[in-house]
Amino acid sequence: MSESAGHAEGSLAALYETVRLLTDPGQLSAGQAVLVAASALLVGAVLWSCCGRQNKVKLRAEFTPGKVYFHAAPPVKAIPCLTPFGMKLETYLRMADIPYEPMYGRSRGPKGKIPWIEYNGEAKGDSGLIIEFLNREKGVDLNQSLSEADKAVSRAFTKMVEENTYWGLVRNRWIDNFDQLQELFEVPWFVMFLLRSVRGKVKQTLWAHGIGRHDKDDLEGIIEKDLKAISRFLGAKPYLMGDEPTEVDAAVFGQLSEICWANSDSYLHRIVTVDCPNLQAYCNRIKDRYWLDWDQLTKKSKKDQ
Ligand SMILES: N[C@@H](CCC(=O)N[C@@H](CS)C(=O)NCC(=O)O)C(=O)O
Ligand SMILES: *[C@@H]1O[C@H](CO)[C@@H](O)[C@H](O)[C@H]1NC(C)=O
Repeated sequence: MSESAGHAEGSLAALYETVRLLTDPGQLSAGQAVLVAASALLVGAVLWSCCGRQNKVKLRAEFTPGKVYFHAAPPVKAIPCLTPFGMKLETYLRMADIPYEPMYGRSRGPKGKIPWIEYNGEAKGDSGLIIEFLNREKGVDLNQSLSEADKAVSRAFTKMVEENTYWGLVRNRWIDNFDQLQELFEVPWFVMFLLRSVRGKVKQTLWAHGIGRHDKDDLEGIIEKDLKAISRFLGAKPYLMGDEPTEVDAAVFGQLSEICWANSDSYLHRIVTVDCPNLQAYCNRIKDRYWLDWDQLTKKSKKDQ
């Protein structure tokens, strides 16, 4: 057992003992007991999340050489992966025909984020760097057909959606539609207390990024311009750069798929369905081509297990 796991277990045992003493019916009223149990649960959950975060990246003891082990959040009802960068990386793996094994869990990668992969006994983080690595390793180039100018445009769109539009999604999900997270994440009610502290951190991050300093209307205007730019550039083409998908489609689909299927009650969703229906059609096209197992994955979400 690792040191922090032992630590956590010790704290949990102490916690249990405290709760047991405090909830002795001779000492406490039923109402007080419930209150004590609820706060103990909260403390436990916070401890659990802190200890979890300190874990160093744990690698598999055994692996198949050349195999991609994909780490991200497990599928939920709404979408196979609740992080846009996970949807991006998984879509890329499917476009490039690279087999992978999903490893669903809470563990974060070497950069403290998800998604990440294990490959030949090494952990690699950041969807963009992972794609570059796998391109080299597997001899893949989804941009083959593109001119240098097209590649430059692809790069610009990739960075726009990931460094700007993404934050509109984050704000919408974590700040403006926070109460819907329980259903989206499919978690019990008390986890919402924990998520409330994550929400505080998300607020700080948005502020540090700068985008959190806009009021709601200004920010929504900025994100709307991003989505309309994608829509106008896509026009009537099946994929962003033409008739066939390229790397930028994985990145753009990664973000838009969340808006289409996992942020459905939002101005973002209204834009991609009502104002820019070619974006919804584009997402359906990529889903139909690369995600034939979509329903199977989302049906297996933990709510139904
Ligand atoms: N540049 C990274 C971004 C990944 C990212 O931002 N992941 C988020 C989830 S959507 C995350 O893990 N955030 C956790 C944190 O920031 O603590 C990539 O392309 O993989
Ligand atoms: C393909 O284009 C993307 C931009 O969408 C860029 O980030 C990536 O480095 C390019 N890959 C190759 C192999 O040219």
